[in-house]
Amino acid sequence: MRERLDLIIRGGTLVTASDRYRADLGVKDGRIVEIAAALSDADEVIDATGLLVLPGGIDAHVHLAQPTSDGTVMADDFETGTRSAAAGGNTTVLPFAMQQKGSSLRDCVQDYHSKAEGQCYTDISFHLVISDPTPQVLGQELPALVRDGYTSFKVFMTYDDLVLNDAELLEVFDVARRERALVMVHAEGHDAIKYMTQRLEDEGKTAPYYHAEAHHQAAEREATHRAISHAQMTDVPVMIVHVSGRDPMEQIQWAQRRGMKVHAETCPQYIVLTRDDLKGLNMDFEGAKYVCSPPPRDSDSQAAIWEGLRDGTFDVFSSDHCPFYFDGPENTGKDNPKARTSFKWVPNGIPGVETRLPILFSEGVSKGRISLERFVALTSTNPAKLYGLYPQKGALVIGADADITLWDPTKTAVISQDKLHHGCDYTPYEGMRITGWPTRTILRGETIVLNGGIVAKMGVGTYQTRGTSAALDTLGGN
Ligand code: DUC
Ligand code: ZN
Ligand code: ZN
Repeated sequence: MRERLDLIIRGGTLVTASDRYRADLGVKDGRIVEIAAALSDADEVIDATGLLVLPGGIDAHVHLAQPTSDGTVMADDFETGTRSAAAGGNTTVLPFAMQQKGSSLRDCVQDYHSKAEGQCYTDISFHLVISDPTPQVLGQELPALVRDGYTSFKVFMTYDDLVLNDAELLEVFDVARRERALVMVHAEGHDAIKYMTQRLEDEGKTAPYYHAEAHHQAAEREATHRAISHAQMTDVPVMIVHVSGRDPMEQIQWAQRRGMKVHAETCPQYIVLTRDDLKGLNMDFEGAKYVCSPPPRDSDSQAAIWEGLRDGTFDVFSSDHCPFYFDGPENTGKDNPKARTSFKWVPNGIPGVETRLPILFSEGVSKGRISLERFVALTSTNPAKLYGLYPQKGALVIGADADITLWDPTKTAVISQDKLHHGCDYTPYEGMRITGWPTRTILRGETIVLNGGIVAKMGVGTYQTRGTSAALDTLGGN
């Protein structure tokens, strides 16, 4: 006879990346141990009648407690960021450990571990950011870190303090191939953005809206193609992150049609915001609330992104949660005196870790644009596979962590700042009507959020060491 279960989730509809079916799910010691038509004998039974039983959301792209070059303080640390993530139906988030130029990558990773230790409500795992690819970093620190389970890293093609030139990018890509890591690329052409910024400023065009003109879609298209070419030359898979519109997406499709291993991520801001949001009320500073990079585009790009979400061009849907206050303490928000002189000083990034799943569900599943199975693939299963967490995470299978989100597909809500759990002082999605909302978030068998209320203690979330990305599982790169 089997041991008594700790938990049964009874009567719900289980949804995976490929199927949906009615079943009970049994949990023991934090893991899924049984899936059957009818289960009994457990310490706790949760009635999931009428609810969807989903693998917990995995947000593969968030920024928490990241220092900035101008001293702007990020609005979320590990406590508030993971609290917000959990309330939005997520059980794992992947923040960045960002190398500062001149510092050791290993020290930087230790620093982020100290900031996160004991503070998290969800499980976490770090991507690295390589901003200073010295021989020491590329030859020793990075290979050692990949072997220790930091199996993905991001590089930037823009920003003065982060940009890598083509030779540096190629070197980093080479290390990714040798060490079997997944390289993530912020693809926007630096020189073109700088040129456009200067030209706009010379014309007196300094309002937040002009951020969207300076970060032109052509600069993203060009850089996306360049990143793909580098990946081809170094024979390594890549992940193009935060793809904003039709132009860069077409470059990705071009590569995918040729059989190259080019993976892609998109985000909520590219399906529900447009560059017009950066105008604010009347080209005023309210527009700063929507400043992120790449910026939202137009309705044609939104339509293209939906096609890509449907047809598999995109593997992953992440928030790119990068929260800066609007009215920050001591002028540390987007609305600071320097930012009022030019859009180029407005911190780039918007919050969204709590609203990612509801927005994609409501706009995608409830409106019939994507299937439930595709929703699960984009928000949980694919990120788990591509970032080396599968099948421990992202799957409703025997042996997996019991990371589960119960979802009410009929529950309606209006997104509003006063109901969110993040540390930021605004949401760019204020007033959005949503159909479909998470009612319970379960991390390794323990309920951490119930009907919008946090019921777990801080520190339940732990650090997850990752394996090799599924993008590198098969022989060959590009
Ligand atoms: N890139 C990100 O990934 N997030 C916010 C800003 C940026 O440039
Ligand atoms: Zn980026
Ligand atoms: Zn980001």
